[in-house]
Amino acid sequence: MARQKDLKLYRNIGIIAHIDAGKTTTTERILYYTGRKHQIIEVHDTKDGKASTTTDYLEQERKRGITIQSAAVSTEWNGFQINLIDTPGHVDFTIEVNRSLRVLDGAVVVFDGVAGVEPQTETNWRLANQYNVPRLCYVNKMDRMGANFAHCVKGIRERLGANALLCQVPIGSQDEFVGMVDLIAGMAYVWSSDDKDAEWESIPIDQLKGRFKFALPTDAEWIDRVAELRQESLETALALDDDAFLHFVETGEFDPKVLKECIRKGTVTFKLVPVLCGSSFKNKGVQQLLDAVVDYLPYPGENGGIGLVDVDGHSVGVQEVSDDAPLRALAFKVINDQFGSLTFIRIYSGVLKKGDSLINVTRSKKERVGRIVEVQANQTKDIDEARAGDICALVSMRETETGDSLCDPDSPVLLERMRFPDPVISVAIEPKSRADQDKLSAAIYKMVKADPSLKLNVDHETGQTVLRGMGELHLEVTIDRMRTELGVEAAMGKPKVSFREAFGRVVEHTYTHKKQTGGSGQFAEVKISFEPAETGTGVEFIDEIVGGRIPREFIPSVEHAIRTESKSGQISGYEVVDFKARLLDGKFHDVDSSALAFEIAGRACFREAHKMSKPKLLEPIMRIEVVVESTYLGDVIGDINRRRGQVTEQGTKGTSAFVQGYVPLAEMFGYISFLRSATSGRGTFTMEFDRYAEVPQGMVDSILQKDGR
Ligand SMILES: Nc1nc2c(ncn2[C@@H]2O[C@H](COP(=O)(O)OP(=O)(O)OP(=O)(O)O)[C@@H](O)[C@H]2O)c(=O)[nH]1
Ligand SMILES: [Mg+2]
Repeated sequence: MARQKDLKLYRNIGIIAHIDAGKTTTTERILYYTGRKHQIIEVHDTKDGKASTTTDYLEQERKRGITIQSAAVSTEWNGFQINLIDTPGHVDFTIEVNRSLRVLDGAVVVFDGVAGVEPQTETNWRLANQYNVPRLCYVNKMDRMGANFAHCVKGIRERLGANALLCQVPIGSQDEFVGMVDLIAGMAYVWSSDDKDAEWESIPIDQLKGRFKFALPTDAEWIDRVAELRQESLETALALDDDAFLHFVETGEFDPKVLKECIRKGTVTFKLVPVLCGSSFKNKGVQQLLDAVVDYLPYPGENGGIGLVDVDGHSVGVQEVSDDAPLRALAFKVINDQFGSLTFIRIYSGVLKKGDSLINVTRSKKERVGRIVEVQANQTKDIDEARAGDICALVSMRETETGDSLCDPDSPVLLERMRFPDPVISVAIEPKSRADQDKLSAAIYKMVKADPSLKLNVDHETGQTVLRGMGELHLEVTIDRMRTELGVEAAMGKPKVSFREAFGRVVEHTYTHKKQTGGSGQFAEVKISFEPAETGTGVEFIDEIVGGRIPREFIPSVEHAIRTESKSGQISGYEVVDFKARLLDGKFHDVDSSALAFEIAGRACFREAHKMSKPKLLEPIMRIEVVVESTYLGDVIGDINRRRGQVTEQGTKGTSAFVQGYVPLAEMFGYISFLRSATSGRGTFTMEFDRYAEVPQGMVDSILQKDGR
């Protein structure tokens, strides 16, 4: 079967934002206006479990009114195929944004018109930068009390550092918000009601004068400045085409088609970020947003192909997005239920057919494609083939996990990997009943496999199963989903901080393992230098053995010993990170030396050296933002200081005040109760992992004790 639709008619986009900005509400509208859905469901009307928005279909999402997992939907707009992923805004589920951005070609960044740039907007913006995803900004909630377009645009420019190109400005705000002026088309669009089927009236911008009366002078100012702002936007955009720009400056004329091409070029090459506005809830601006997605965001491959890497992650080339190339796809999400698994893939090149055999290059394992499905939120439809640029899912893959590369067996290559966030909170997990006990480990294993921001450990001392995740909500939701999706009930202990340990200084240490029991003995000696290394570098093992001082075959045992032993440090059994181990010298015995003897020597050498190095305890430091009424600001700041925190910025956001700063996670448990009582329930906060930092020496014991160690 030949390609049904030209690649240029595809848009694979993500909707990303801080929590509650209106991503799911906007997605619902998109599905309605593109004819994919006949009814709009509001996010806040789904708690009773009777109805659900298309993308927030999980029980946990409906109950809480927030998105937890990214959901993919497809629709069509003016002949374009729009594949869209609605992502969660809550920081605990950031992996969902991470993996979506990794496979998408463009993104719509949604802003709450009152709050402007919020902490998760910044985080998601950075992720989009990392994954080279061109984006446009949609300032939503213009109908809300306190909505302030200027404040939002300022944040986009200053806090996100974007070259914001105003494509629209609002007509009115709050309850006077009636539409927007399209500076590119030179038209104003005005709605007469909030009804979802209300039509807009198009008014040329030279007829706007005196047409509106606004209570707020700032709203009137936008309309007064329309001509000047339009000139500015046109100049900025046309500057991407020398001829068109000169012509415009000299004559004031331009070709609207060229103008759109310029904006598209600027967006795709990260020189510009188009800014639009609207109110999804009041059904204004969504069709215009869809037009902008089609006009300005790239088709698959327009901004380059996918990076290819070797096993060490070094770049070895780029694969263009094309059907006429060997199959290359990336698995970016795995969903499990009692009946099996669904592996979401993005195809970068080639054509995938039902029944094909593939190679999972990451794991060097073969996979057979039994069924290919198109996914519409929680519905699937079988298809026979999928092509370059497509996002689809494979049923019941045996070996493939998130982040794996799937290729044509004749042309295996690794695709650039994704990065996963660090889990910083841990809880002990116990089965609720005997029946659950047998099923628990399999269930946890499935959850961990589906979510790379979860990690599973077994505590050596207590034998407890410990699950690590991004935050309390993440862990709670995981346990709850295990119940609803896999039918296994578990109880969760008190959340604890996931500390780490490090070497305090360079230690060069020699350890001799010697054992003589009856017949053959054991002998191995190693001399290793342990050196603290930069944050994030992990464990590096360097073999500096020369002249056969340790036979080659034993060296991997020393490396293995150090890597495994480093999982449990000498302060309190936390993982030891960021150090170099240089194997300098050693001794062996012809008869008594063995791989086991060298492993034992390596482990003991690590333990003693770590202890001798005055080891450091590292704790996660969280970036927090608290938004409260200004009267409470003093109390909130005082409290942050008491929690060993540091305030870095404070200011106002609409009618509220905000404080930003850094606080150790160990001091943040139960913060929400403090905030509620201190602000009569009106304060909100967000917190996100920033870095690991050393716990001051004098406080190590008290902090561990407080965390229940
Ligand atoms: N006034 C107003 N409210 C809106 C608008 N868009 C969304 N909301 C409301 O804001 C709340 C959150 O909307 P969602 O669409 O769930 O936000 P989200 O960005 O998907 O949130 P998460 O997925 O949890 O990050 C809901 O109560 C919406 O009805 C808008 O344009 N105006
Ligand atoms: Mg949502």
